[in-house]
Amino acid sequence: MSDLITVAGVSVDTRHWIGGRRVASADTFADLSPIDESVLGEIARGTPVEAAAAVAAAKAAFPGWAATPRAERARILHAIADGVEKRIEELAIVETTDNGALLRSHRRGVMPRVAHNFRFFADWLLRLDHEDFETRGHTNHVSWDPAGPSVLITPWNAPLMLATWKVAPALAAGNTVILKPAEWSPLTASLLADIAAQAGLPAGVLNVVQGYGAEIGDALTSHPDARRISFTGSVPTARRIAASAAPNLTPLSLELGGKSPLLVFADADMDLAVDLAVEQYDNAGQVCLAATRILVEEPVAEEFTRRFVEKTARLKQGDPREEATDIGPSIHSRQLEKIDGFVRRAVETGARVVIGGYRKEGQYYAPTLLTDVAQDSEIVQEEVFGPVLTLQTFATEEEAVHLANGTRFGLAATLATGDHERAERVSAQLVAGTVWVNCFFVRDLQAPFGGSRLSGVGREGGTWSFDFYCDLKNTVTAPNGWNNH
Ligand code: TXE
Repeated sequence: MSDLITVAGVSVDTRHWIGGRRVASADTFADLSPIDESVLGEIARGTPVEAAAAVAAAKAAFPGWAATPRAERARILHAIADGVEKRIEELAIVETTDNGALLRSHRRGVMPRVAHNFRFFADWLLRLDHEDFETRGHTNHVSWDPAGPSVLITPWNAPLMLATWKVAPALAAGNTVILKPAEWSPLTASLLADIAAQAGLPAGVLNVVQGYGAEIGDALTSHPDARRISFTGSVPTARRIAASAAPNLTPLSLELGGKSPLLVFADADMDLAVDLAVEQYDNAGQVCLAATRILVEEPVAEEFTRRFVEKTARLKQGDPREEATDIGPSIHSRQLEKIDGFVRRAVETGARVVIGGYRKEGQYYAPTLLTDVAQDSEIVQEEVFGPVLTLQTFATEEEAVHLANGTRFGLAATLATGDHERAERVSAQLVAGTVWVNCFFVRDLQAPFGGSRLSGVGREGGTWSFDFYCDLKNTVTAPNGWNNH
């Protein structure tokens, strides 16, 4: 069997990338396209042996990369960004074929953003500094020391975007990386390895290990040489990773799920509010930040619902490669079954389907809105990760805040209101890592990103990324360099 497969005309290596060379595994797993469930290829199925080899390669490459001057590290990161930009079309079509998200979004939004991830952290690195300060004549100098090999574990909903959002700051900080992409979308990580090598990233600085998390995850996250672990994914897996990292007390950054609210107040611009709500179906609802719980003030609930349904009914669902498509497939048949199960159980326990509520041919689930849902019901409390929204109404601002905060998550919240004072007042009371007021998904890389409660641990973004990927060191020097006792 060939190690190279051709996906939508692009050649992709199916092996791991360890220590600057391609490494096969004895076994493979099939990678399916969610568009038509066809097999795209057989991917190396990593074992703890390859996982350990990747950590060893990252450990061996670490001293050299950590000692590489910042300007040189930044230059290489910009060269990687150049390589991404040259291959935007290829990356976009491979990602769409592999994970089913819209080609037009990959082409115009996501892949340019992947390049930006590298440029942004390269530039931020060059400006990164703490002012020296004095203590009784002594100078304090804080330095950002690279922490070491970093294990980065990423999900399938935005594979290359989320991988590079971790890889770029880790490399900028001077760390070496072991990237473990999700088994449902392994392809663009392999292309990234090619691009990084062509950009001159030294061997072993970036390693990619393919395979099932359940089979190789522990070998990575329990490894004593792993100095950082950054994970985006589900809460149960995060718990496993935390337990596995605990003996070494390896610092963790966990970006997990959400059940974020969209609060629509009666004073909101109703066009905007409806647009914000319909936007939550993006990527077939497979977005951790999605505001999947719509909370509407009673006097406008009827009008909002009518207009929301009209707009949703006009969405075009189908092949994500077509320009006119608004909603593509769900990632995997297992995910589709999960979505269907959530909706069926909700309906059995009294929820009313306002629109959607059924599977379509292939791996598609109709955009769905459910109402008459209790705050403590499963459909309001658990992340579905499909195009399924719930609608609840509220009578007062206090009730809106109470409902908004009434889950175990705290990733994001969106407000639609024409009253700025209300926006400030409500935002101050919300438990959320990000609050958007009359907008959604605007994300500057310098902003702290992460969640509260079960939505995660820690923040990344801008300086916060370097806080995480570096070991900060304070060097205190006596006056004139001599002790003054
Ligand atoms: O996630 P997992 P799954 C949520 C969403 C979705 C649910 C399940 O609700 O329906 O999670 O998705 C790797 N040690 N999100 O099962 O298992 C795995 O190989 C180390 C929200 O796909 O968390 C993959 O690379 N790693 C979310 C990654 O973890 C392990 C994005 C994510 O997979 C491992 C994805 C282990 N023991 C799902 N087991 C978000 N926050 O955006 C698995 N993995």
